[in-house]
Amino acid sequence: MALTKNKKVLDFVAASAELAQPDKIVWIDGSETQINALKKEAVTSGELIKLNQNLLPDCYLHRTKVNDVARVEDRTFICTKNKEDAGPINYWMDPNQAYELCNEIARGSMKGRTMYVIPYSMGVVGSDFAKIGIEVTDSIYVVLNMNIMTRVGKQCLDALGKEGDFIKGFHAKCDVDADKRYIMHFPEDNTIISVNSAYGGNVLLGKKCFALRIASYLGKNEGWMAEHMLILGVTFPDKTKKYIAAAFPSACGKTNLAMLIPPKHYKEAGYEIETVGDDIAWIRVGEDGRLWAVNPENGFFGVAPGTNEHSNYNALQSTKRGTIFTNVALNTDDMTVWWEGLSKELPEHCIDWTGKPWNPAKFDKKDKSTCSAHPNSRFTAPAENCPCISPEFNSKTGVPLSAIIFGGRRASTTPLVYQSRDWNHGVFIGSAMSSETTAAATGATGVLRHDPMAMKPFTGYHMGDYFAHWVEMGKKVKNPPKIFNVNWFRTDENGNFMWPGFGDNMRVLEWILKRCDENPIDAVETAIGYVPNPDDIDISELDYEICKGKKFDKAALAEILTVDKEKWSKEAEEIEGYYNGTIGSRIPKELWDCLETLKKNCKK
Ligand code: GTP
Ligand code: SPV
Ligand code: MN
Repeated sequence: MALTKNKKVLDFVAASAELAQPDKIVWIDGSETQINALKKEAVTSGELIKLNQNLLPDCYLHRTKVNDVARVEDRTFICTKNKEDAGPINYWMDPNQAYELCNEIARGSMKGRTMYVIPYSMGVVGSDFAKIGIEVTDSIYVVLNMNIMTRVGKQCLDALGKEGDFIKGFHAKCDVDADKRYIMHFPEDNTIISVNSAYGGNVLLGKKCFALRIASYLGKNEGWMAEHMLILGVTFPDKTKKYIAAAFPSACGKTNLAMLIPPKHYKEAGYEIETVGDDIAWIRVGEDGRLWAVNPENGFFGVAPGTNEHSNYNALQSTKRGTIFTNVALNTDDMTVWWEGLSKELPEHCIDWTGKPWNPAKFDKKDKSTCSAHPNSRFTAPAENCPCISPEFNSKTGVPLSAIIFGGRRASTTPLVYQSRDWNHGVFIGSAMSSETTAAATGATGVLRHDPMAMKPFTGYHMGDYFAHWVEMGKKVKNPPKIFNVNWFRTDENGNFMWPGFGDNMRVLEWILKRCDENPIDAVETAIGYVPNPDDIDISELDYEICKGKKFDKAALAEILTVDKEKWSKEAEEIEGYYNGTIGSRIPKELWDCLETLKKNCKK
């Protein structure tokens, strides 16, 4: 039975049903009874595998089709009336053509299936930040994941009332045919259509489709920001707190930084980290002239491989109940899950992510095809499970930001950390970011590409206008956060990471926050911005072997703080090529000026 009298919602559901022709329509009310019944149904049909309920209560495993394991950037479209508004780096399709194409694909696709209507809120229901979406879908997996990742149920329809507007999301898995897979966004119509996929970011429409692509477009028009950022809080020994947001590209360390456990001597001194969000931040200007951020999500869709007790204890703990695992391995000895990097010992009896028995004897770290879990396998875990979840997680106002950090996967050139000279220079640094591609999207991995503000795949409009929006936001904030860039991924000539990373990133956060003090700690001015004096990064009690007995020491630190003008001169040329050749005319003058300064500084 329909759960609302909102005519726009009823019309959208009716039109979706008329198109897809499901046998049945089920409204998701968010009740435990209904969710449990759906889990049971999915286990019976084989869509979910029930895991060991003693060790992993209320946890399930799902395997996708092998052609459907990651976001598909080349099949993700921004459909604006004018092609120029989608900009030079989004795939574009004419809205009429896109609707027609998708309607054709979706027509009758839910025959013999049930269409679920999911009312959900991005953000705390009823808060100023919150926005409501309705996703219709023929996938129980989507219902159950959305129920973890967002706030789902009748209260969202109540918040909408009789007249309220919402983001329309239509998802039909169809035949999961990769050749007919489309993820379409209509920012001018507040509409998303996804067909022929049943994987994560392609189908959990509240996440990347709504909370970044559509929301970034809304943010530009309404004066706020939707960013691919984690949000964390730091408690200092004197019990004061500061908050940081950080944008790293997909699978480049947001979940890990957001849940960081400080080194022992920091903990003993009284430092603590709390997690507000691990993937998305919605940011507004507060009355106090600062930027305030909320995490619009309600769970974590985190990368499984590499997650273990040491690298990310808090993430691992978050997956211990009420979690759906996607494309990890099944340990058949005890019906638990496994993935590469979970433990040093390999399990003897596993079914790999494709559903075949796995042979640990053939496992070769360097050959992804021998892995038991897909490199982009994920866990969908409720945020409330996280041991370090912030008390501000459900705050209606969000948290005030002291710092914004950009970062990418750069084997060379980019130092461990540096600070921009001011807001616009920070925007320039974000706009000029490059990072190596990862398994989070289909295509080759390890390829260096531009990924401005970690938003290349997620900006719902022209990238040049997006840069201009950042510059405009800077004019609106009296007390803007300081902007930094970090790189945890510098490698030596043997390809080994030169910085220990993970919990030890606390050492860099400490410097960053000292730079945000009213009386900031000194720094060295370089061609690219401010870098730390090597003495100001605490490397005490650090036991990290870079390679074959070579320990991390002051010399190693100095090396990863180096700014090589020759390399940066080439980088500046490269950025100029990207600005001129790819993004083009809509880049604001403020950023061109920063590029000129960088070029000049590198020649000095
Ligand atoms: P999305 O969910 O795709 O947006 O990714 P994310 O940015 O949250 O990435 P996540 O934290 O899950 O990290 C992905 C990968 O980066 C994992 O393989 C981690 O082991 C690795 N990683 C994270 N932090 C560090 C670090 O400080 N150093 C090194 N060397 N690797 C890291
Ligand atoms: C990412 O790829 O940045 C993710 C996973 O966070 S997905 O939701 O699939 O986009
Ligand atoms: Mn992400």
